[in-house]
Amino acid sequence: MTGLTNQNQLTQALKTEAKKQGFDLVGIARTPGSTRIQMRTDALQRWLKAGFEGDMKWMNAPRRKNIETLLEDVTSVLSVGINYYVKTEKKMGALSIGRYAWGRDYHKIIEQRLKRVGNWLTKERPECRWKICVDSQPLLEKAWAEEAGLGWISKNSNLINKDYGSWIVIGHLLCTEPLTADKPTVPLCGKCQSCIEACPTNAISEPFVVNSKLCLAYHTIENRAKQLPKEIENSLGNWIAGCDICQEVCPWNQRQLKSSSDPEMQPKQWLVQLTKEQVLTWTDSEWHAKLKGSSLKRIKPWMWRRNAKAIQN
Ligand code: B12
Ligand code: SF4
Ligand code: SF4
Repeated sequence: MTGLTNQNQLTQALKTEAKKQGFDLVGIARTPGSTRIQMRTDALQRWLKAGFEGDMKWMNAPRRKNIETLLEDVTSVLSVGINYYVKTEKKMGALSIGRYAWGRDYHKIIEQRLKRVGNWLTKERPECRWKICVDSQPLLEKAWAEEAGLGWISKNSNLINKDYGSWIVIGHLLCTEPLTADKPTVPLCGKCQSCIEACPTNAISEPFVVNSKLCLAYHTIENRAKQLPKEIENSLGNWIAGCDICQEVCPWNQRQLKSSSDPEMQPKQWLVQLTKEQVLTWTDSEWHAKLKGSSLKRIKPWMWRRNAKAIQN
């Protein structure tokens, strides 16, 4: 314990600790949050009602609508973000893979770093309880990150930060300690619609709303069917794992962005020079070895082959 009796001091020290552990973005929100949290929760309800989750039935978990169900007596939310943009481009002619997955599995990185932050908090406030959420926990992550001032939810539905664009992965540490909140971010998409116009399948059915059933990221990563729908196959272009089109066209990502120097975010070489022939000839055990420590493990070897066969060039 370092004797941080004042909550403002504790909040500042916690943020400093989070930065020290390797997070580029750090912010705090207080529960139950502003009215926008309720608005985003209502939007989730409409999204589910429209069936936009496709086969991701886990998106229906009632707990996603109430942060209290994740940690009893939660009062504060620490939102963190890591910049995953690297100046590297994929090799000419190589298959396209979402940038978020070029480095080591972000779930593991964020969880490990947040655990260290949580342990630091325990030293300062032994009675405080905390819980880590990265992706798999039913938390509306982008809504809480917006609330904590990390960025705004954009029309392609990704969170954008003024300095890093939307090339950020996020995670959360919920805790029972009352911390000092940051201001929510103000949206800055303005009149722009570039992402909506660029999406090859019109998956952005209206500003801020992505219909997963039309999204290439959903089909290449989550769809477990033996064959992809014909209209998806026809629009795949070169995308074998994920899709970055709606982010690549965004003006907030067109500027000179800071290339991440985080060793964990540096691209694995095979991912930026992957060919269709490799995808189709590697054995399952070769695939398992390649995918070790990667978030792309979610795409099984047979799915890589299915996706590659659907790419029409
Ligand atoms: C399910 C999911 C998917 C699904 C569905 C995508 C989606 N947009 O929902 C699929 C498989 C398609 C997917 C794809 C991708 N994903 Co994903 N995904 C998730 C997950 C697990 C849940 C998202 C969610 O809650 N969806 C439900 C719907 C209702 O939420 P939503 O689209 O965000 O809608 C919100 C806004 O639209 C807003 N809203 C609605 N109406 C209105 C109106 C106004 C006026 C405003 C301002 C806002 C607004 O409120 C809604 C509710 O919060 C999160 C992790 C998590 N636990 O949160 C990661 C997450 C969103 N994914 C992430 C990533 C990186 C991706 C991809 C970029 C990967 C890739 N390169 O292929 C793509 C991006 C595709 C896209 N354009 O969204 C990151 C995004 C980081 C960021 N900067 O935002 C997250 C946060 C994971 C993480 N921990 O970092 N994903
Ligand atoms: S990730 Fe690709 S398919 Fe999905 S909404 Fe964005 S541009 Fe459309
Ligand atoms: S392309 Fe335009 S509308 Fe889409 S997210 Fe970027 S700024 Fe917003």
